[in-house]
Amino acid sequence: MMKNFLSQFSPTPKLDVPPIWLMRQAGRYLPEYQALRKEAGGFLNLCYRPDRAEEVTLQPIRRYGFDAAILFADILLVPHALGQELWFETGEGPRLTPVRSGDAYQWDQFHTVLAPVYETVSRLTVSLPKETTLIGFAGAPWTVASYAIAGRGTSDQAPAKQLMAEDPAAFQSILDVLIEATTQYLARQVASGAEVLQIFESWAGSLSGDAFETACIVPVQKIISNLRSMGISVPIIVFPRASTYDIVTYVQETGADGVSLDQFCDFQDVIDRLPAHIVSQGNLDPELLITGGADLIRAINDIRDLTQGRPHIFNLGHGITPQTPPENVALLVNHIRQDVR
Ligand code: 1CP
Repeated sequence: MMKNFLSQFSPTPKLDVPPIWLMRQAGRYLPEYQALRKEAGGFLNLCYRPDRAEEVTLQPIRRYGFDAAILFADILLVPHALGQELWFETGEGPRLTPVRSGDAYQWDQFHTVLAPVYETVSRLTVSLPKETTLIGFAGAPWTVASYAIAGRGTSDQAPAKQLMAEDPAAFQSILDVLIEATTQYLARQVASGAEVLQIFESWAGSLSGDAFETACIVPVQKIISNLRSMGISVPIIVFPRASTYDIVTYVQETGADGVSLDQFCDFQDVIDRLPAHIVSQGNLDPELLITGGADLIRAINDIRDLTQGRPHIFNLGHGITPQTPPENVALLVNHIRQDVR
Protein backbone atom coordinates (compact mmCIF):
# COMPACT_ATOMS: atom_id res chain seq x y z
CA MET A 1 0.00 0.00 0.00
CA MET A 2 1.36 3.39 -0.94
CA LYS A 3 1.38 5.87 1.94
CA ASN A 4 -1.50 8.33 1.79
CA PHE A 5 0.94 11.25 1.72
CA LEU A 6 3.19 9.91 -1.06
CA SER A 7 0.20 8.85 -3.15
CA GLN A 8 -0.55 12.55 -3.77
CA PHE A 9 2.58 12.64 -5.93
CA SER A 10 1.71 9.47 -7.86
CA PRO A 11 -0.28 9.22 -11.10
CA THR A 12 -3.19 7.84 -9.05
CA PRO A 13 -3.51 10.05 -5.96
CA LYS A 14 -5.96 9.05 -3.21
CA LEU A 15 -8.38 11.93 -3.27
CA ASP A 16 -10.95 11.07 -0.60
CA VAL A 17 -9.30 12.42 2.58
CA PRO A 18 -6.26 14.68 2.17
CA PRO A 19 -3.11 13.77 4.11
CA ILE A 20 -2.32 16.29 6.84
CA TRP A 21 0.74 17.64 8.64
CA LEU A 22 1.46 21.10 10.01
CA MET A 23 4.47 23.33 9.56
CA ARG A 24 6.29 23.62 12.92
CA GLN A 25 4.19 20.74 14.24
CA ALA A 26 6.99 20.00 16.71
CA GLY A 27 7.68 22.89 19.02
CA ARG A 28 6.72 25.32 21.67
CA TYR A 29 2.92 24.80 21.73
CA LEU A 30 3.49 21.25 23.04
CA PRO A 31 4.23 20.85 26.78
CA GLU A 32 6.27 17.70 26.05
CA TYR A 33 8.49 19.78 23.72
CA GLN A 34 8.91 22.48 26.37
CA ALA A 35 9.97 19.85 28.90
CA LEU A 36 12.63 18.32 26.67
CA ARG A 37 13.84 21.76 25.52
CA LYS A 38 14.34 22.73 29.16
CA GLU A 39 16.19 19.53 29.92
CA ALA A 40 18.41 19.99 26.84
CA GLY A 41 19.26 23.50 27.99
CA GLY A 42 19.30 25.01 24.51
CA PHE A 43 17.76 24.69 21.09
CA LEU A 44 20.95 23.49 19.36
CA ASN A 45 21.25 20.77 22.02
CA LEU A 46 18.01 19.41 20.60
CA CYS A 47 19.00 19.70 16.93
CA TYR A 48 22.43 18.07 17.28
CA ARG A 49 21.43 15.26 19.63
CA PRO A 50 19.84 12.50 17.52
CA ASP A 51 18.02 10.90 20.45
CA ARG A 52 16.37 14.22 21.40
CA ALA A 53 15.71 15.38 17.84
CA GLU A 54 14.13 12.01 17.11
CA GLU A 55 11.93 12.27 20.20
CA VAL A 56 10.80 15.82 19.35
CA THR A 57 9.98 14.76 15.78
CA LEU A 58 7.86 11.89 17.11
CA GLN A 59 5.94 13.93 19.73
CA PRO A 60 3.30 15.40 17.36
CA ILE A 61 2.98 12.06 15.55
CA ARG A 62 2.13 10.29 18.81
CA ARG A 63 -0.40 12.95 19.79
CA TYR A 64 -2.15 13.43 16.46
CA GLY A 65 -1.06 10.70 14.04
CA PHE A 66 -0.18 13.16 11.28
CA ASP A 67 0.47 11.66 7.83
CA ALA A 68 3.96 13.12 7.76
CA ALA A 69 6.72 13.88 10.23
CA ILE A 70 9.19 16.66 9.54
CA LEU A 71 12.77 16.18 10.66
CA PHE A 72 13.46 18.32 13.72
CA ALA A 73 16.30 20.67 12.78
CA ASP A 74 16.58 24.29 11.64
CA ILE A 75 17.34 26.08 8.37
CA LEU A 76 20.28 27.83 10.05
CA LEU A 77 22.24 24.62 10.67
CA VAL A 78 23.59 24.91 7.09
CA PRO A 79 25.49 28.20 7.62
CA HIS A 80 26.48 26.93 11.08
CA ALA A 81 28.04 23.80 9.52
CA LEU A 82 29.88 26.10 7.08
CA GLY A 83 31.63 27.67 10.07
CA GLN A 84 29.33 30.62 10.82
CA GLU A 85 28.71 31.03 14.55
CA LEU A 86 25.07 30.46 15.53
CA TRP A 87 23.30 30.82 18.85
CA PHE A 88 19.76 31.36 20.08
CA GLU A 89 19.05 34.19 22.52
CA THR A 90 16.20 33.06 24.76
CA GLY A 91 12.94 34.58 23.60
CA GLU A 92 14.67 36.53 20.83
CA GLY A 93 15.40 34.05 18.07
CA PRO A 94 18.57 33.25 16.14
CA ARG A 95 21.84 35.20 16.18
CA LEU A 96 24.82 34.66 13.84
CA THR A 97 28.13 36.43 13.26
CA PRO A 98 27.27 38.26 10.01
CA VAL A 99 28.98 37.26 6.73
CA ARG A 100 29.68 39.59 3.78
CA SER A 101 31.01 37.06 1.24
CA GLY A 102 30.95 33.35 0.45
CA ASP A 103 34.72 33.33 1.11
CA ALA A 104 33.93 33.42 4.82
CA TYR A 105 32.55 29.88 4.63
CA GLN A 106 34.58 26.73 5.29
CA TRP A 107 33.76 23.27 4.00
CA ASP A 108 36.07 21.07 6.06
CA GLN A 109 33.61 20.34 8.91
CA PHE A 110 30.38 20.57 6.94
CA HIS A 111 29.18 16.97 6.97
CA THR A 112 30.82 16.30 10.35
CA VAL A 113 28.73 19.02 12.00
CA LEU A 114 25.59 17.78 10.22
CA ALA A 115 26.22 14.07 10.86
CA PRO A 116 23.86 14.05 13.90
CA VAL A 117 21.06 15.37 11.67
CA TYR A 118 21.61 12.53 9.20
CA GLU A 119 21.58 10.13 12.13
CA THR A 120 18.25 11.58 13.32
CA VAL A 121 16.80 10.89 9.88
CA SER A 122 17.97 7.30 9.85
CA ARG A 123 16.68 6.68 13.37
CA LEU A 124 13.28 8.00 12.32
CA THR A 125 13.07 5.56 9.42
CA VAL A 126 12.98 2.88 12.12
CA SER A 127 10.85 4.57 14.80
CA LEU A 128 8.11 6.23 12.73
CA PRO A 129 4.85 4.34 12.17
CA LYS A 130 5.00 2.63 8.78
CA GLU A 131 2.18 4.77 7.35
CA THR A 132 3.95 8.06 8.24
CA THR A 133 6.03 9.83 5.60
CA LEU A 134 9.34 11.44 6.62
CA ILE A 135 9.99 14.94 5.29
CA GLY A 136 13.51 16.35 5.12
CA PHE A 137 14.01 20.07 4.60
CA ALA A 138 16.29 23.04 4.14
CA GLY A 139 15.91 26.78 3.82
CA ALA A 140 16.16 28.27 0.34
CA PRO A 141 19.42 30.19 -0.24
CA TRP A 142 17.83 33.67 -0.20
CA THR A 143 16.03 33.07 3.10
CA VAL A 144 19.13 31.55 4.74
CA ALA A 145 21.32 34.35 3.32
CA SER A 146 18.97 36.95 4.80
CA TYR A 147 19.82 35.63 8.30
CA ALA A 148 23.49 34.95 7.50
CA ILE A 149 24.09 38.52 6.24
CA ALA A 150 22.08 40.33 8.93
CA GLY A 151 23.23 38.03 11.72
CA ARG A 152 19.61 37.75 12.90
CA GLY A 153 16.01 37.66 11.73
CA THR A 154 14.81 40.95 10.22
CA SER A 155 11.33 42.02 9.20
CA ASP A 156 12.40 43.47 5.83
CA GLN A 157 15.67 41.64 5.01
CA ALA A 158 17.27 45.07 4.52
CA PRO A 159 20.91 44.08 5.20
CA ALA A 160 20.80 41.29 2.58
CA LYS A 161 19.09 43.56 0.04
CA GLN A 162 21.70 46.21 0.69
CA LEU A 163 24.57 43.79 0.04
CA MET A 164 22.84 42.61 -3.14
CA ALA A 165 22.67 46.22 -4.35
CA GLU A 166 26.12 47.36 -3.24
CA ASP A 167 28.21 44.30 -3.98
CA PRO A 168 26.32 41.87 -6.22
CA ALA A 169 29.37 39.63 -6.69
CA ALA A 170 29.85 39.18 -2.94
CA PHE A 171 26.12 38.55 -2.51
CA GLN A 172 26.18 35.98 -5.33
CA SER A 173 29.20 34.24 -3.76
CA ILE A 174 27.10 33.64 -0.63
CA LEU A 175 24.20 32.26 -2.68
CA ASP A 176 26.60 30.00 -4.61
CA VAL A 177 28.00 28.41 -1.45
CA LEU A 178 24.48 27.96 -0.06
CA ILE A 179 23.28 26.34 -3.31
CA GLU A 180 26.06 23.75 -3.16
CA ALA A 181 25.75 23.20 0.60
CA THR A 182 21.96 22.84 0.46
CA THR A 183 22.19 20.36 -2.42
CA GLN A 184 24.63 18.19 -0.47
CA TYR A 185 22.66 18.51 2.77
CA LEU A 186 19.37 17.47 1.14
CA ALA A 187 21.04 14.63 -0.78
CA ARG A 188 22.39 13.24 2.51
CA GLN A 189 18.96 13.50 4.13
CA VAL A 190 17.52 11.43 1.29
CA ALA A 191 20.39 8.92 1.52
CA SER A 192 19.56 8.60 5.24
CA GLY A 193 15.86 7.98 4.58
CA ALA A 194 13.95 11.22 3.92
CA GLU A 195 11.07 10.43 1.55
CA VAL A 196 10.05 13.99 0.60
CA LEU A 197 11.91 17.31 0.72
CA GLN A 198 10.56 20.77 1.44
CA ILE A 199 12.49 23.93 0.63
CA PHE A 200 11.41 26.91 2.79
CA GLU A 201 11.58 30.33 1.12
CA SER A 202 10.02 32.11 4.08
CA TRP A 203 11.18 35.53 2.90
CA ALA A 204 10.12 35.25 -0.76
CA GLY A 205 7.91 38.28 -0.20
CA SER A 206 10.75 40.76 0.16
CA LEU A 207 11.98 40.49 -3.45
CA SER A 208 10.31 41.08 -6.80
CA GLY A 209 11.14 41.22 -10.50
CA ASP A 210 14.75 40.51 -11.53
CA ALA A 211 15.93 40.27 -7.92
CA PHE A 212 13.36 37.56 -7.23
CA GLU A 213 14.44 35.65 -10.33
CA THR A 214 18.15 35.85 -9.46
CA ALA A 215 17.97 35.27 -5.71
CA CYS A 216 14.86 33.09 -5.30
CA ILE A 217 14.10 31.23 -8.52
CA VAL A 218 17.57 30.42 -9.90
CA PRO A 219 19.06 29.04 -6.66
CA VAL A 220 16.09 26.76 -5.96
CA GLN A 221 15.98 25.67 -9.61
CA LYS A 222 19.69 24.77 -9.37
CA ILE A 223 19.26 22.80 -6.14
CA ILE A 224 16.39 20.80 -7.62
CA SER A 225 18.19 20.12 -10.91
CA ASN A 226 21.39 19.19 -9.02
CA LEU A 227 19.42 16.68 -6.94
CA ARG A 228 17.74 15.23 -10.03
CA SER A 229 21.09 14.85 -11.80
CA MET A 230 22.36 12.94 -8.74
CA GLY A 231 19.53 10.46 -9.35
CA ILE A 232 17.39 11.69 -6.44
CA SER A 233 13.74 11.34 -7.38
CA VAL A 234 11.84 12.05 -4.14
CA PRO A 235 9.02 14.62 -4.36
CA ILE A 236 10.15 18.19 -3.67
CA ILE A 237 7.79 20.82 -2.23
CA VAL A 238 8.61 24.53 -2.41
CA PHE A 239 7.22 27.22 -0.11
CA PRO A 240 7.45 30.75 -1.52
CA ARG A 241 5.85 32.46 1.48
CA ALA A 242 4.18 35.83 0.87
CA SER A 243 5.45 35.86 -2.70
CA THR A 244 4.34 38.74 -4.89
CA TYR A 245 5.78 36.89 -7.89
CA ASP A 246 3.36 34.58 -9.69
CA ILE A 247 3.37 31.33 -7.70
CA VAL A 248 2.43 29.06 -10.61
CA THR A 249 5.35 30.44 -12.64
CA TYR A 250 7.63 29.98 -9.62
CA VAL A 251 6.70 26.30 -9.29
CA GLN A 252 7.19 25.64 -12.98
CA GLU A 253 10.51 27.46 -13.19
CA THR A 254 11.97 25.82 -10.09
CA GLY A 255 10.85 22.36 -11.27
CA ALA A 256 9.15 21.43 -7.98
CA ASP A 257 6.55 18.66 -7.58
CA GLY A 258 4.44 20.46 -5.02
CA VAL A 259 3.85 23.90 -3.58
CA SER A 260 2.95 24.97 -0.07
CA LEU A 261 0.60 27.96 -0.20
CA ASP A 262 0.37 30.61 2.49
CA GLN A 263 -2.81 32.27 3.75
CA PHE A 264 -2.04 35.50 1.87
CA CYS A 265 -2.16 34.15 -1.70
CA ASP A 266 -5.21 34.14 -3.97
CA PHE A 267 -5.78 30.48 -3.17
CA GLN A 268 -8.59 29.86 -5.64
CA ASP A 269 -6.68 31.49 -8.50
CA VAL A 270 -3.50 29.47 -7.80
CA ILE A 271 -5.46 26.22 -7.46
CA ASP A 272 -7.32 26.92 -10.72
CA ARG A 273 -4.11 27.53 -12.67
CA LEU A 274 -1.81 24.98 -11.04
CA PRO A 275 -1.10 22.04 -13.40
CA ALA A 276 -3.12 18.98 -12.31
CA HIS A 277 -0.06 16.89 -11.40
CA ILE A 278 1.48 19.56 -9.13
CA VAL A 279 0.49 18.84 -5.54
CA SER A 280 -0.90 21.78 -3.56
CA GLN A 281 -0.41 22.15 0.20
CA GLY A 282 -1.78 24.62 2.73
CA ASN A 283 -3.18 27.12 3.45
CA LEU A 284 -5.11 27.44 6.73
CA ASP A 285 -4.37 30.68 8.58
CA PRO A 286 -2.42 29.67 11.75
CA GLU A 287 -4.38 32.34 13.68
CA LEU A 288 -7.57 30.28 13.23
CA LEU A 289 -5.93 27.45 15.08
CA ILE A 290 -5.59 29.75 18.08
CA THR A 291 -9.26 30.79 18.05
CA GLY A 292 -10.71 27.41 17.03
CA GLY A 293 -14.49 26.96 16.99
CA ALA A 294 -16.84 27.62 14.08
CA ASP A 295 -14.46 29.94 12.23
CA LEU A 296 -11.84 27.19 12.17
CA ILE A 297 -14.31 24.58 10.89
CA ARG A 298 -15.60 26.94 8.18
CA ALA A 299 -12.08 27.69 6.96
CA ILE A 300 -11.16 23.99 6.86
CA ASN A 301 -14.28 23.26 4.81
CA ASP A 302 -13.50 26.07 2.37
CA ILE A 303 -10.04 24.64 1.70
CA ARG A 304 -11.51 21.14 1.28
CA ASP A 305 -14.07 22.45 -1.21
CA LEU A 306 -11.54 24.38 -3.28
CA THR A 307 -9.11 21.45 -3.50
CA GLN A 308 -11.69 18.71 -4.08
CA GLY A 309 -10.57 16.37 -6.87
CA ARG A 310 -6.94 17.48 -7.00
CA PRO A 311 -3.89 16.13 -5.14
CA HIS A 312 -3.67 18.22 -1.98
CA ILE A 313 -1.93 18.03 1.39
CA PHE A 314 -3.72 19.79 4.22
CA ASN A 315 -1.46 22.20 6.13
CA LEU A 316 -1.24 25.69 7.56
CA GLY A 317 -0.21 28.76 5.56
CA HIS A 318 2.79 29.14 7.89
CA GLY A 319 4.09 27.62 11.12
CA ILE A 320 1.87 26.79 14.07
CA THR A 321 2.26 29.46 16.74
CA PRO A 322 3.36 28.80 20.35
CA GLN A 323 -0.02 30.12 21.66
CA THR A 324 -1.99 27.40 19.84
CA PRO A 325 -4.06 25.25 22.23
CA PRO A 326 -3.11 21.61 21.51
CA GLU A 327 -6.81 20.63 21.58
CA ASN A 328 -7.53 22.80 18.53
CA VAL A 329 -5.00 20.76 16.59
CA ALA A 330 -6.89 17.61 17.58
CA LEU A 331 -10.13 19.25 16.42
CA LEU A 332 -8.58 20.01 13.04
CA VAL A 333 -7.21 16.50 12.51
CA ASN A 334 -10.48 14.85 13.56
CA HIS A 335 -12.50 17.11 11.31
CA ILE A 336 -10.34 16.29 8.29
CA ARG A 337 -10.27 12.56 9.00
CA GLN A 338 -14.00 12.20 9.70
CA ASP A 339 -14.77 14.43 6.75
CA VAL A 340 -17.92 15.72 8.44
CA ARG A 341 -19.13 19.00 7.02
O1 1CP B 1 12.52 26.16 21.25
C1 1CP B 1 12.83 27.22 20.69
O2 1CP B 1 12.90 28.30 21.28
C2 1CP B 1 13.21 27.19 19.25
C3 1CP B 1 12.10 27.51 18.34
C4 1CP B 1 12.44 26.87 17.00
C5 1CP B 1 11.94 25.64 16.54
C6 1CP B 1 10.96 24.72 17.22
C7 1CP B 1 13.36 27.35 16.06
C8 1CP B 1 14.20 28.56 16.14
N1 1CP B 1 13.42 26.42 15.01
C9 1CP B 1 12.57 25.38 15.28
C10 1CP B 1 12.41 24.15 14.46
C11 1CP B 1 12.22 24.29 13.01
N2 1CP B 1 12.53 25.40 12.25
C12 1CP B 1 11.72 23.28 12.16
C13 1CP B 1 11.46 21.84 12.62
C14 1CP B 1 10.13 21.26 12.39
C15 1CP B 1 9.06 21.54 13.41
O3 1CP B 1 9.20 22.44 14.27
O4 1CP B 1 8.04 20.85 13.34
C16 1CP B 1 11.66 23.83 10.87
C17 1CP B 1 11.12 23.16 9.62
C18 1CP B 1 12.18 25.14 10.93
C19 1CP B 1 12.35 26.03 9.78
C20 1CP B 1 12.73 27.46 9.96
N3 1CP B 1 13.58 28.01 10.89
C21 1CP B 1 12.31 28.48 9.09
C22 1CP B 1 11.47 28.25 7.86
C23 1CP B 1 10.03 28.05 8.17
C24 1CP B 1 9.29 29.22 8.74
O5 1CP B 1 8.73 29.06 9.82
O6 1CP B 1 9.23 30.28 8.08
C25 1CP B 1 12.88 29.68 9.54
C26 1CP B 1 12.71 31.06 8.93
C27 1CP B 1 13.68 29.38 10.68
C28 1CP B 1 14.53 30.33 11.45
C29 1CP B 1 14.17 30.26 12.88
N4 1CP B 1 14.59 29.29 13.73
C30 1CP B 1 14.04 29.47 14.97
C31 1CP B 1 13.23 30.64 14.91
C32 1CP B 1 12.46 31.22 16.06
C33 1CP B 1 13.30 31.10 13.58
C34 1CP B 1 12.53 32.26 13.00
C35 1CP B 1 13.15 33.57 13.36
C36 1CP B 1 12.46 34.71 12.63
O7 1CP B 1 11.25 34.87 12.80
O8 1CP B 1 13.14 35.40 11.89
